[in-house]
Amino acid sequence: MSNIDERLLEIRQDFPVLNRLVYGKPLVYLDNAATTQKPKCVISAISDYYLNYNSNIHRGVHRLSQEATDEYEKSRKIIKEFINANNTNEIIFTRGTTEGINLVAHSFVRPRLSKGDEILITYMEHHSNIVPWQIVCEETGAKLVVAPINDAGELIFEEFEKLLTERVKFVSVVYVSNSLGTINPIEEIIKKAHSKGIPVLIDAAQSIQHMKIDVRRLDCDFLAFSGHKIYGPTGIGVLYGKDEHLDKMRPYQGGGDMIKSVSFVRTIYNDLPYKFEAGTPNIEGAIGLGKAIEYVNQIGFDFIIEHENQLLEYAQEKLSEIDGLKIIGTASRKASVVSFVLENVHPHDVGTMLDVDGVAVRTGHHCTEPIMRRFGVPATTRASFAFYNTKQEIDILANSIQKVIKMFS
Ligand code: 7TS
Repeated sequence: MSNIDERLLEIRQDFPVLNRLVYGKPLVYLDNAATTQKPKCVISAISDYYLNYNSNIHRGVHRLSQEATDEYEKSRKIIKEFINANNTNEIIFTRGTTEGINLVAHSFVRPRLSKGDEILITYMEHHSNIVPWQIVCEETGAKLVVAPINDAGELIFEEFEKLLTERVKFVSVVYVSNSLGTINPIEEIIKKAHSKGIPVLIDAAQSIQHMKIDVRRLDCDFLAFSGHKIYGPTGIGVLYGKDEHLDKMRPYQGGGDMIKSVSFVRTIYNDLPYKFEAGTPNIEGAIGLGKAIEYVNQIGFDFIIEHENQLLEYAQEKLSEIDGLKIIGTASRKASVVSFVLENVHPHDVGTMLDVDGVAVRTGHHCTEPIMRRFGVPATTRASFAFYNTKQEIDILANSIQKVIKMFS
């Protein structure tokens, strides 16, 4: 047994759900781009909070409230270190990537927009990095401009550069495409935009779990991600923003905890990061996310990158051997996502039949309808891998696809 195999056996024990059966067959969970499974330490951290110190944060002098506040703020520190932010004021807890992008759209970008200004995105954005910009464009008379991609699903950088005119006031780009797996040249994108004084948001929903992200090295202005895609709970996410930007921004929502003092005449907002965390937050979510990130640190990106690359290569090789299967998204730099279509079989039927074999994949447009149109397909079947997946699971996927093809031929 290789070192990786031994390590994998151990790692898989951390994820109880991976041991379950689906229709009497072992679960093969290949829907990690939708959400990842949770290790025992995350589940325990959440139940420990409810069993032992459940209470509201930032407002109680009593012991339980202090303990909950300490754990919530400890998570913020873990996240700050994980992405190498300058300080914890730059770490805002949100509901997820979607809320982070909306926050920036409304509090940072919208007040800076006038009629005729432009926001630049790419063709491979998730709907949550399209629709918030359409809303602010509608409200201000600004225009959404979209940089094209090639047939492999890669950004055409020269076209992106051409579109980066003086009219562009903001750039918002996905780091890793959720439906194609493409890794964008994010450093170059940020450098190019900054050379023209344009701030940049990175949608890191599909990259935070696959690679080491250093916001200071990238020099991005904002970065948004979701806890549930990095082995943490749903309903919690992070918006990183440079404090020089966050400081000047108006609050996104008003309410408790985001204020210093309130009267009917005047309200003084709280300091960062609380100015952007109105209301009782997702306390157990933040605590669970901190634990998930500690867990990922313990696994280490050396292992994660090496193993996930092996899975990607193996899956692409195995699936390419199948007659009538076409992979959508063949970029030279990819994360562990493989989208495909089968001749004459609708992806929904593929997904339903794989499910009977215990194989969980996602089918549909993956909230990237423009990409589906770009490739002329209504939908794809998507297998997405995490560091707990195995080559044997990819064999099961490939065999199951062969069965689907036989059935429909
Ligand atoms: N951006 C990207 C690139 C994503 O993949 C997703 C979710 C989001 C933003 C939104 O994240 P949320 O946590 O706020 O919903 N993507 C997917 C997916 O590919 N399948 O299910 C959700």
